[in-house]
Amino acid sequence: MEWIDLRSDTITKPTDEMRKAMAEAEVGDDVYGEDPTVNRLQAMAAERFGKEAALFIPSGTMGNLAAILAHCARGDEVILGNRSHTYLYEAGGVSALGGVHTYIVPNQSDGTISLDELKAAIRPDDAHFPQTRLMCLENTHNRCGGSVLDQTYIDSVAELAHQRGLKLHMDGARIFNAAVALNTSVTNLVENVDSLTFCLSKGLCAPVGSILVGNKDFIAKAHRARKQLGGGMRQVGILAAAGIVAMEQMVDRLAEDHSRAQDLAQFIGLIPGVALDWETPDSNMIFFHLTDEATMTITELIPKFADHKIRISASAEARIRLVMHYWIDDSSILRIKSAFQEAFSLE
Ligand code: TLP
Repeated sequence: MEWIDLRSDTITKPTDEMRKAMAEAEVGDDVYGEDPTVNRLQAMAAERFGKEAALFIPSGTMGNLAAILAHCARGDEVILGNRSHTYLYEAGGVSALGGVHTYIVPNQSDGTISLDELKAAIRPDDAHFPQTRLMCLENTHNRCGGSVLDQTYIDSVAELAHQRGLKLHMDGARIFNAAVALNTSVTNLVENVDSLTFCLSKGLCAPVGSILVGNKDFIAKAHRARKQLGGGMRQVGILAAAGIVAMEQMVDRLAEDHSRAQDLAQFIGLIPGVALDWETPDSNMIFFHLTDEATMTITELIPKFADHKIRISASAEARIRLVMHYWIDDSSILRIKSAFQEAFSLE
């Protein structure tokens, strides 16, 4: 019996088509701009997002960092949500490596930040203050239940940012999940965003890689930032080849992950002692915690799942996140449900 890994969609392995494309990839030195497969992937991404240019980056973390370094100088300020990945899980890179100051505003449980909070966070022109340069949004929003931000909201933030002379960056690590959930194109969804990072790994299953998109001037700056960060890669068409398969073959099927998440959430929500943090998942993530009614702790629950060869993990706040992805099929869902039944002694 194979392990079922629900800890993240980052654990996804490449598909057979990806491995074949990787083996056959034409390559060159990408630091010289001479890798034809990278160039093809970047052109595809720019076109798909309706932006002037794109840059292949080793990771989502480096993509967000390179973007913020391209938009901000040392001492400038970026406005981030308090549950954003960049604030919580990127090792403080923007401050440590970029000297960029962060202004933290509350995320609402649907992943948005209120326009009033954003307005209030913009610094007046006064020598006492850092200069606000950038606002960031995350879509889908990981620590807000995988919630989806729609175009109307994104456009309203973009309008505010632009009126005040700021740029808007989106951490779109899972932007294709958002577009599929909204049944729209990424071009429309991020039309008014100045820059965006998205991941080819995670739900799209490529083994490595993210892409930054934006206008030519921004991508030229991000290209230098990527070099400074040591992210210039050589015959990396081997990885870009998997990225091309990811964009061509793996996007539409994300809807399956979303419907499995909804089905499983519905089942879990009925278990006494279990409380869903978001009742109906917008995308591929389910978050839950245990209530006083439960006869065990989260720490005791994890090995019960391991007995069924199911990997789950808990966050510091004793919450479990279950993430659906390509390697979870309908038979995995049956196994997961029966593990819940046994752990909670359900009939
Ligand atoms: N998220 C990982 C962990 O780091 C938490 C996960 O398991 O979900 N933006 C968002 C919204 C992300 O969720 C992640 C990874 C990243 C950026 C960073 O991407 P990588 O891992 O490629 O640096």
